[in-house]
Amino acid sequence: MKLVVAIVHNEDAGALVDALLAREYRATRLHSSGGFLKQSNTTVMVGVDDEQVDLVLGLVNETCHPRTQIVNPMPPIMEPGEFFMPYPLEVEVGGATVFVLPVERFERL
Ligand code: 2BA
Repeated sequence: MKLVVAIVHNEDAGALVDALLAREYRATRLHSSGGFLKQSNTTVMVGVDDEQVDLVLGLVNETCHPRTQIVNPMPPIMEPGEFFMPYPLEVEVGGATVFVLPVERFERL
């Protein structure tokens, strides 16, 4: 068994969970936020048999789309008389960041 952990954009999370549930996968949705952008995202956890992993990754791929987001860089520490012009940067986020972890034991008690 494997645990698929997918970090996805909030706007894609509903479609991903709906697609998983429609195929009778069980999923848990966690509110999370990215360390770099410090913006809210969603972590979806799905426990599946090994042979189902590629099907789940296919659903992630179908439902989660890359987006560009604008980041305003932090100004550096300035010496007197120095000048910093903040240029917003474009960063591509997702479709999804996915980890597939081995599950030692799974119980529903
Ligand atoms: P964030 O950490 O907010 O990162 C958002 C996007 O910013 C990243 O998109 C990437 O394009 C860029 N980025 C992140 N760290 C960077 C850095 N040090 N320098 C330059 N650009 C950087 P994604 O790679 O698609 O990641 C989307 C979200 O997935 C991340 O949000 C984070 O929540 C999670 N994530 C990505 N890689 C991870 C990892 N290795 N471990 C744990 N979580 C991860």
